[in-house]
Amino acid sequence: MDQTESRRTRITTVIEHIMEQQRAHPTATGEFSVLLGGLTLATRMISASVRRAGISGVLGPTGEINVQGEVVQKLDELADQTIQRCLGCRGSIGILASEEVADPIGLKRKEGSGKYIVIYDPLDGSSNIDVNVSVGTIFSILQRTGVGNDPDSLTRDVLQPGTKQIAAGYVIYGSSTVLVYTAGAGVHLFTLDPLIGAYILSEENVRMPEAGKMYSTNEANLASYPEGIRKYLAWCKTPEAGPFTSRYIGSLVADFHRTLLKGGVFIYPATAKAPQGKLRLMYEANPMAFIAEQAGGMASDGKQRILEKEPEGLHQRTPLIIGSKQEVQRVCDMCSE
Ligand code: AFP
Repeated sequence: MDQTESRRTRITTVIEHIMEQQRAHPTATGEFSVLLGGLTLATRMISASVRRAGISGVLGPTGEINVQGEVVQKLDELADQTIQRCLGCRGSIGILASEEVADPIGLKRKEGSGKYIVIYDPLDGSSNIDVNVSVGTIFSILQRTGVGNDPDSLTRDVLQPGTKQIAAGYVIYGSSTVLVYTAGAGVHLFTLDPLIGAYILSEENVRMPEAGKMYSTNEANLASYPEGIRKYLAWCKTPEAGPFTSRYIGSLVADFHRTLLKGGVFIYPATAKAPQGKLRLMYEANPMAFIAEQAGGMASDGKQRILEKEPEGLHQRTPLIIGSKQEVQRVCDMCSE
């Protein structure tokens, strides 16, 4: 078998892939692969729960309202606990920060360990679970800059701009379960084989199309969108723009995944209901922006590159315009006119 053929027929698991990438870094200790191993275990468990939700009594709300003021679904809680159980015992992680928890959780570690921070949305799009629409887990990984375990030190460590992420990814629980990650050297896509319980490489170095005639936004909010966004959406419908099509699921992971593979633009701007935007900077916009840029796309809040925004709070919201470079740039240009 020649090299090209062996590469084509070779089966690579996500852990092998991460380890291969790590070997390229002479200072790598292997701790990072162990951390990602915890995340892949957690998402395999969440995938199993999502697949069986209708028969295991975990559909519907818990009756609680989370720190965002949103209804907590039983699967939100289950996914959060699963991630905490799978990551809480990995010595390399010093801080966990979740959409479902008000403050970062400091994990007691031996001196010199616990250098990583994992910020995550355990089950994004969870209001869609009951109607069997794709949902997902999103994660962002940073490095600790301090050592203190008091609330102020933990918060200070977590509030780093997206440019400091060392890895980010998401898992989409769709018609199949797919993991997409970047560690700063391209974007790689894996499909979960449910029979053997392993994520297998499906596509290496995924590229987002430079342009794409698809826009994705909740147009019911159009009347309160900023003028530049309204102008762009009106332009999309002109003959000059060419035939655009519109797709909106209302589950960021699903809307982003389609945009990554097919191109186009996803827009969630400031609205009357959400004057700062609805999506969360630290565990929705930043990880997706890192992936978009690594795949050749772009992400902005209309004025600034998402990855350069200085965060002020763990649950801070932001407007988000993300997707193919050409379209994101066009929206930003119209916003600044
Ligand atoms: P839920 O997790 O409450 O379903 O919210 C999902 C979400 O944060 C994001 O995944 C979607 O892109 C966005 O909200 C949809 O918001 P609208 O329902 O306002 O369009």
